[in-house]
Amino acid sequence: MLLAEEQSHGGGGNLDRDEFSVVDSIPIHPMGIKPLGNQYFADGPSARRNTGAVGQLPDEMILHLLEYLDATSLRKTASTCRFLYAFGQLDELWKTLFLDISGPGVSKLSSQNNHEEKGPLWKGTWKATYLQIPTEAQSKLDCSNIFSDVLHRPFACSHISLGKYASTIPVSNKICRLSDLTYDEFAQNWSDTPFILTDCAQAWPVCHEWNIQQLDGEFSNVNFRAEAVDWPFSTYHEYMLRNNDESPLYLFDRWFAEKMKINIGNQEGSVYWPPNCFGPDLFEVLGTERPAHRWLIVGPAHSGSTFHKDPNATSAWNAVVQGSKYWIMFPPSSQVPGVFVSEDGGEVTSPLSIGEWLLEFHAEARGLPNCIEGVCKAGEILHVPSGWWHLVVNLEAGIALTQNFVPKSHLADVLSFLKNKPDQVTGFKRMIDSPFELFVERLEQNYPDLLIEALDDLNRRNQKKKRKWEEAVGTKNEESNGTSGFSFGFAGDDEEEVP
Ligand SMILES: O=C(O)CCC(=O)C(=O)O
Ligand SMILES: [Fe+2]
Repeated sequence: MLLAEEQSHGGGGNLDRDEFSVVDSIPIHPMGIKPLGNQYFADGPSARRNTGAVGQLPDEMILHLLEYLDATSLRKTASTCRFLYAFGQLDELWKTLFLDISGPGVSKLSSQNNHEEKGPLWKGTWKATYLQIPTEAQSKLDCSNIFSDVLHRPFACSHISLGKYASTIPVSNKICRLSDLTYDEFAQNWSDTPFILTDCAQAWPVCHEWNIQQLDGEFSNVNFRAEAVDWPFSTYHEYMLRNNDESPLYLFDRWFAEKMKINIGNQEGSVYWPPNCFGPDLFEVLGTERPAHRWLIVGPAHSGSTFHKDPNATSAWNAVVQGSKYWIMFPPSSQVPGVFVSEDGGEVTSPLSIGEWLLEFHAEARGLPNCIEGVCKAGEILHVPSGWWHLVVNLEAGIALTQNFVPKSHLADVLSFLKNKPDQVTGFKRMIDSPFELFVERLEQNYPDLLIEALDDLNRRNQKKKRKWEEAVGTKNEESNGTSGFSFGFAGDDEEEVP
């Protein structure tokens, strides 16, 4: 049960998120709303008493009902009593209303003319932005006689102290830090292990030339994709500086090189290049038919990525250009606390925001024997091995570059994924019927030896699996004389990938 502290951070109002405090105090909600548990210590009557029949409903249900309302109905409902007024301020409701009318392509804020005429259109909250009113012009009622976890929790989660997680990593969990690696060292010893390269990105021009302010100066009118919206960088920057979101919108753009007109890789005037140690990226044989593989990432403190595995069993590297990121990772077959995976591994349900996962599950997760954690700082690069679970949170506002790749040591995993989980394969153009066949065909042309090696590897894994199965169920004779209906297919190595 959460209890709000009366004394911390003064009287509320404009709170800075307290990133580096190790103490986990819950600041005062700007409207005075308190967690449900506080009602047992309250003297006066609770605002819920004046809500009529609606007050009988659980808060979760009230919120759910309000999700059906349009903006006008929401405003009218919010004006009926103090309790519903507090619900009517929930920015998550307004965010949904805003995104409904302004997804990519029809973004209210994506029109540059509009943007130039009216100046920055982000008004500090989703509600103010939806209604296009200055934040100062919004009503502010005292809600200190409202006790509700549904209303208080998003605020508490968006103000957790991240420093507490990043600064207390047990030695046994710490991710390895290496100055640099050779390709052979990576291929032989490190392709299954997360690590941080500390000295590799220092020579990249982006590490000296880019910061959020500078990107805003140079690309202020260029639209970038941030989840469901395409916004000019200046608008996204405004949003970064002033928002209260529990899960802040994250700029994650795959077309950044084209939009910014920059060169990448081993060509004249490149602003960065992939580290040599990861060797050739075997997905390069697909040319323009390869799935999206590189992204520019920008986000405020507390933004980040909830637990996931990277697509198509690819590996990845993630370089921090500005800011720093806290990573928590688990090997492919782990069961990560608070993360629920469907039987075939295709659906990952992590019903929680990053903040809520940290509050609810971090302590349990940290105690598991295969938990790996680390902080990747500006100028450093983190390696995410194929199939590894990871949650990432920005400790400060920052910029990162990430690239997914297929090293030869994980070729068998990628082939197996494309072959056996076609419904989970992502990022290929729709017209490509069989990414597996296309990849095999291109590997035959470009890397025939590696292809044979990977297919042999898969066969060996399947044989091993088959033997284990036969030992377990005692069907060796039946199966070898053809009486069993069961056949062990190419998919036999699934267990490696699916927790
Ligand atoms: O920087 C981040 O938020 C992590 C990104 C990530 O996990 C990914 O690109 O797959
Ligand atoms: Fe990832």
